[in-house]
Parts: sequence; C-alpha cells; structure tokens
Amino acid sequence: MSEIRHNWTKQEIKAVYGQPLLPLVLQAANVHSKNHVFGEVQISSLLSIKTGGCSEDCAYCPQAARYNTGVQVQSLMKTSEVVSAAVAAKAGGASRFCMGAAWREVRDNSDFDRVIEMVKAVNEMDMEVCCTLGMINEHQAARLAEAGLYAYNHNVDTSEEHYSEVITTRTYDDRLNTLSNVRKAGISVCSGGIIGLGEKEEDRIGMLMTLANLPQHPESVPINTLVPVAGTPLSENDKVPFDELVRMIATARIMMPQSAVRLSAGRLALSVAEQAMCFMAGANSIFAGDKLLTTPNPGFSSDMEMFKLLGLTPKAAFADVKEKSEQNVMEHEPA
Ligand code: SAM
Ligand code: DTB
Ligand code: SF4
Repeated sequence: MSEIRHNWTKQEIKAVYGQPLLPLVLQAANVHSKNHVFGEVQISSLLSIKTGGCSEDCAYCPQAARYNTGVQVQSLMKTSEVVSAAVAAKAGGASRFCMGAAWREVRDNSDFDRVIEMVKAVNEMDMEVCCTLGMINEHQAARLAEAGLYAYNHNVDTSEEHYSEVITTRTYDDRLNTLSNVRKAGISVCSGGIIGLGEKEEDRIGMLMTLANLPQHPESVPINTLVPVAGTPLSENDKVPFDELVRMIATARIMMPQSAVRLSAGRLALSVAEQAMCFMAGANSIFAGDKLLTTPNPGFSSDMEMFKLLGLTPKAAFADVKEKSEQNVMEHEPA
C-alpha cells in the first residue's frame, strides 16, 4: 500500500508530472501494482437519461441550450427504458451503470422522484449505480443514498484559476460544495476533469492538486480528453498531445494510489497502443458502450478485443466493498 497524502504542493506535483515520460510511467505502474490488481479494469456504462436543453454555459458541452450543436433535446426517460439499458450494459460486461442528466442542479420535483425510482431498480440488478445530475444539496444526496446510489459523478473539470474561462454560470466552490454533500451522505465520490480546454500545464497540475487535497480522495477520478463538438465555443481547440494524457493519468495514479483512475471521454481518438500506455500508467477504469452521453465511444466488442489483446480483465461489481469487509473481518478476528 502507498502513503495517502492530502498536502500536495504544486512544486511537488510538477516534479512528478514533468519527469521524462517512461520513468514517470514506470513509477506510476509500480504504485498501481502495489495498490490494485494489475490488469483489472472496471467497466462503467453511461446513459443519458435527460438530454440537451441545459441552462449552463460549460464551453465544452454539446448539451448546453445556448450552443447550436444539433443535439436533440429529450425529456427524462421512463424507468422501464432505463432498466432495459442497464440489462444490456450488464450483459456487455459493465459492473457500473451511470445515469447522466443535462441539469444544472437537481430540483425536488417528480423528475427527481423518478430518478430515485431508477436508482432503486438498477441497484436491485447487482450493479453499482452512479448518477451525474449536476449540483445536489445534502437532503437530495441523502435521498439518493437511501435509494441505494453507490457513486455520484461531479467533476471539478479544470483548475480553480482556469475555471471561469470555461464556465461562468456556477462557481468552483459550488462544485466543491456538491462533492462535500455527496461525501456526507456516504456515497462514493467520482470526480475528475477534462484536458484540452485551453488550459496550461499549471492548470492540469492545479486540478490534480484540488482533487488529491480533498479531505478524502475521490474513489474514482475520470480523466476526460475534450471531445470537440461543432457549435461549442471550444470546437476548434488544439488536440491534446498524447503524452499530456499519459502524464495526467500517471500523476493522478501516483497522487491518489487507491482511487480508480478512469480513461474517460476521448478514447475513440486513441489507438489501442496509446490506450495500452494509459493502462500501464495506472488507468484502471473505462466507459464502455458505443455512446458516452451524446458523442460516440468504442463499442463493447472492440473493447473486448482490446482487453483480450492486452490481457485485461473486467472488475466485478462491489469488489471494493467486498475487499473492505473482508479486511474488517480479518482485522477483528481473534489472533
Ligand atoms: N449536467 C451534469 C453536470 O454538469 O455535472 C452532469 C452531466 S455533464 C455532461 C458531466 C461531465 O461530462 C462534465 O462535467 C464534463 O466533465 C464532461 N463532458 C461534457 N462534455 C464533454 C466533452 N465534450 N468532452 C469531454 N468531457 C465532457
Ligand atoms: C465523466 O467524467 N465523463 C462522462 C461522465 N463523467 C458523465 C461524460 C463524458 C461526456 C462526453 C460528451 C458527451 O458524450 O456528451
Ligand atoms: Fe449542462 Fe452539465 Fe453540459 Fe454543463 S456539463 S452544460 S451543466 S449538461
């Protein structure tokens, strides 16, 4: 096991991040193999349960109502449709099912009641249920927890300094507040960000510092690469050089040794060899299925071919919970 730290400085992170690439990957691979089963990859499936028409101005997002992106607005899906999608995701090997809504925040209305119903239904299928619904307050987080929600995704997206260049309709503190509400409710925290938003290296380092210096590391850290969508203000951004993605993953792995680091949006632009380097650098989770929320992603079958080629195996649902309870039994057994 590696030391868990919450006091990283920018200088320390820069020293890790700025190493020559292969020594950095080797260091991350060593941390990875000490803290995880090397080659085991958690598979999450994503479903957009409410699409488009969002009031926010997130400059990367195809679902913001103010940008002309051609995304079809779709109101909240029926619970039965969501359950069918979860059944298909499970059959494809996913252990976590994540439901996303293009909302600024959760409101206490019949739509939220329906999401609670969805959470209960998917939870009964022996899958880890995850939601990403925008900002939530303490009471809403408690209701989700009671319904059986396993994880909540809410990204910090970038550094505190770069944030206002990307989003003006809510603050960095709003984001941190939601994360704290999720944590207080006892729900597993999933939080990461995006590279390719026009940020500098210092902002990438700043984002990792925010995440690792939270009172508790997020259990999952998605590292998204911008999927440029025509109509959004960032659609013409420069492509992120591949080594920057590897550096992000490796540095996240070293700073948050026990977290799942998710190689998230942007995989369609990567070769299998490039993804292999990301897995070497400590990525141990992916979104699988041919669609993310609104943009394409590699399909289950091409991912399974990649798993076979690289010797990766899908991680079972609730493996971390089972591992923790086994540790507890061992710690409490009489010597
Ligand atoms: N509306 C909710 C929110 O903003 O928290 C939940 C859904 S939102 C689409 C979830 C995350 O998807 C964002 O925080 C962002 O990190 C990521 N995302 C959105 N559009 C993206 C894009 N074009 N490329 C990469 N990641 C993207
Ligand atoms: C996360 O970090 N990435 C996912 C998930 N959390 C919700 C979303 C990626 C969205 C990519 C753009 C789209 O498909 O709309
Ligand atoms: Fe809305 Fe979320 Fe997209 Fe921002 S990222 S515009 S809040 S759906």
